Amino acid sequence: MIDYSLSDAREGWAGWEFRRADGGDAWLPARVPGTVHTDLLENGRIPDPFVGDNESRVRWVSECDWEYRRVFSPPAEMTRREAAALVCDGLDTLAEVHLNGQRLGRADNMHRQWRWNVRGALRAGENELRILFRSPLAYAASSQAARPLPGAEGALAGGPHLRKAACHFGWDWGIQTPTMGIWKDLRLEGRDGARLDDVFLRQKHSNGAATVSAEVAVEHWSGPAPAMRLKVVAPSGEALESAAEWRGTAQALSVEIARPQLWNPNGLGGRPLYAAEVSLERDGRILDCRRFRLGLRTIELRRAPDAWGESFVFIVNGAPMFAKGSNWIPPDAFIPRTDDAKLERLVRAAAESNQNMLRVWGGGVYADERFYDLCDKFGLLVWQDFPFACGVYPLDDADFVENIRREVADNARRIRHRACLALWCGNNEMEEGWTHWGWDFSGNNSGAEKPAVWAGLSDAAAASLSAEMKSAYDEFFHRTLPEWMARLDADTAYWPSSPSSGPPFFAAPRSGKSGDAHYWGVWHGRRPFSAYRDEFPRFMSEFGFQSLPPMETVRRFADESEWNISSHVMDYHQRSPVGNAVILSQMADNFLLPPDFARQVWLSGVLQAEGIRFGAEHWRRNMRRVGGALYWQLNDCWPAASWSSLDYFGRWKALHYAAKRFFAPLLLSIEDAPPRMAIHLSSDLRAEWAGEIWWRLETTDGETLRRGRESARAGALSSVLVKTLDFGGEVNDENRRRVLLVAELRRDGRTLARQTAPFVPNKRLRLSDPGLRAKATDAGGGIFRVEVSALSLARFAELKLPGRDVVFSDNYFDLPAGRSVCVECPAPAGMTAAQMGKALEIRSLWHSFAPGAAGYFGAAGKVC
Ligand code: BMA
Repeated sequence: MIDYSLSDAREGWAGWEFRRADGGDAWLPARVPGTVHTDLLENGRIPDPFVGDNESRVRWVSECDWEYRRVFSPPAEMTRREAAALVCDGLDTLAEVHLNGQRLGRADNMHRQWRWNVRGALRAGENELRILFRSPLAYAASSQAARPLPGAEGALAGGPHLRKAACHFGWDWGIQTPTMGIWKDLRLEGRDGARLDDVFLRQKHSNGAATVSAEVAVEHWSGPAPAMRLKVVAPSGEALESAAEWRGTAQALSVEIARPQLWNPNGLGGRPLYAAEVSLERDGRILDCRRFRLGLRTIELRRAPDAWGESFVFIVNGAPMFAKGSNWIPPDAFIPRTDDAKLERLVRAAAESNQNMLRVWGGGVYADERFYDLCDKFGLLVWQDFPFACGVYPLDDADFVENIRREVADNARRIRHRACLALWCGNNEMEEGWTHWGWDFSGNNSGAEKPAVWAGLSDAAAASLSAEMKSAYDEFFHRTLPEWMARLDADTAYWPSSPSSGPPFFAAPRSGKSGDAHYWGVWHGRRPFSAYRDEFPRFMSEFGFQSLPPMETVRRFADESEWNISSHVMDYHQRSPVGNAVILSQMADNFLLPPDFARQVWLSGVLQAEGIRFGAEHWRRNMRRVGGALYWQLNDCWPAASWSSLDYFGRWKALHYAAKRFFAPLLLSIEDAPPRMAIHLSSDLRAEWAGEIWWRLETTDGETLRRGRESARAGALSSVLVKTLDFGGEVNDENRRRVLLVAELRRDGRTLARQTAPFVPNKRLRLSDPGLRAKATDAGGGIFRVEVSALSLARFAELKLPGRDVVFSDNYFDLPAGRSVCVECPAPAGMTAAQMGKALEIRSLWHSFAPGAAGYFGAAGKVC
């Protein structure tokens, strides 16, 4: 066997060139994998679309056709192989491929892998590969004109006609830059006699033992039948093998692992990975080979009748778990640009904030191998949407469905063995669209208003199109796709749409009795954060609130003259139509409005963190009923205002630190209903936990009004109300704005968590300069420790090292009067602890409105 890579962009330009297909322009160097936009950017031909309002200046790029070429000389060995194929892992999207002037084929689906025989076209010596890309915008526009279909808010029309990431056409957090290019690796594969066509690595567990099997399909065209071998190597190095001769039809090899070391989601145990290898051999020669990393575990989505309807809970290795996590979108509008370090930073950050599940959202792409490797490594279960979102797709078109059939097979085969894979989900918000967004204009939905996209159609024509598309949706997501998945991956659960309440479909997707839910009453519905507490979904797969990105990120796209929350550029980098106005109105409801831009930016982060905390704590308190909470959204695809907790550069917003606390394995939370305060303990631990809760009713200056201690005990995977305290006797009109409850979770003299709850909204609190102090010391091992103290209550205290992206072990925390906390961070390069201590900036809620505290936020021209 021989593989010859034709994509080595990571090592430089590697011989690829590109130009506009009308032929007028010179060839320019290109990166592969890559995109036309990023190649133009690197060649200095377009301005950076992420800066200012440049996006509008690069629209032409997606309106043109583009051509890529590479001249290469494959090793002589390649041209001597009996079979040679060009394998493209991803072409975005409408492409024609030529080798030495001979047309190999065309592509029309970015999610598929393409394989073309090059035996007749490949030469010894120099070869020329050319790939032509047609404009996705032109295609979407002409298809949409011929047959208008509803699409997502904030997206250019027509995207659903093309098997391409929906968000490439724009989204309510994303830039409209439909990409083109060779977006994944490509290579020549040379084989003799036989090749592995398909390998399905499966695991079965019974009585504590595991059977790992490889179901193999072989393409065998010459010579004697090859032998197949499965080799599984345990983390300890111990190897197990099984071999058989290929007999011409699908066959399975298996090995027994008597005492498997089990893989667990983050926070629930270790994650040993086995190495598995499946090879085809003849006469001691390897004809083909595939390698996998395999985590052994059982996983099930349990939907069983219970007191509230039907559960929706993931059971891993026999135990139920509360899914804690967020929604993953493509980490860059130009996907191939994401390097290994950035990808790892994002996934690691999800794990560091105690998340155990990511939903790969359907408006993007099936993620790449590196992503699933990281999820396996860090223990993030993957809820995998198929790439369909918020639109009506032409699923009545047999060719379109056949194209999807192949896409689904390619990706199911690629991903299905992954330890992290928890669920396949049909689409994002399309059952919702049919039920609540007016797409259903068929006779069955009397009184419906005709969707704007069908304004040019008569009522009768729109009604018949709507009925046809709805029934195609029903057929595809409720019969076709689940049937395919039952054959491709019977080991992983399938769920038709997020959100859905399950059958009967379209009837009650927001019932709260079964299935998953998206709750957007806070944000789109402009309800207060407390509204989260009225929601009891069986699984919350989306809820979110936006913030502006940190100032360092704002600086990257907005000139200082634009530093105003409603300026042209700030509005431009805000794609939710209600956007910054919702942030400001919630801010005014909850906080004193900061007097300047830098402080508004800062407070928007705190506001977002507070909002999401409300929801997450509430659903964890109700974990028997609610199977998980995934906030919208983990990351960003460009620098902008959005619902993310990590910005485009991977910077931790206040929400990400808050997530680390509200997703901690042991959660201490206070359900405030002044003057009553209910203290809860929610545990994800797999064993009972016992300790104490020390609480104090105190003033912002630290005067104690009442105190107590409770013993607290939480069974495995449970949430308990430890105590409801009534402070009606102590809290009165006189002191209400100056008192708070401080509760601490303690064991063996250590404080494990602290929560504070005021008796009035934050904007009514009487805060004074907290007198924050920080002292940094070298803790050894490349770690610095910072001790932070406050004289009076510091709410949402933030540490920041200007000019550096330091991630602290905790941040934006409450520090009651007279207390101190220690946080740690990796030692910044080239700095002593004393130097860091001097350079640190510390600020808190008081600084966000206090006259004269602007300088704490870099508004005085400092880099903040
Ligand atoms: C959700 C998502 C996205 C969207 C977000 C915010 O429902 O599925 O479509 O970006 O809402 O509006």
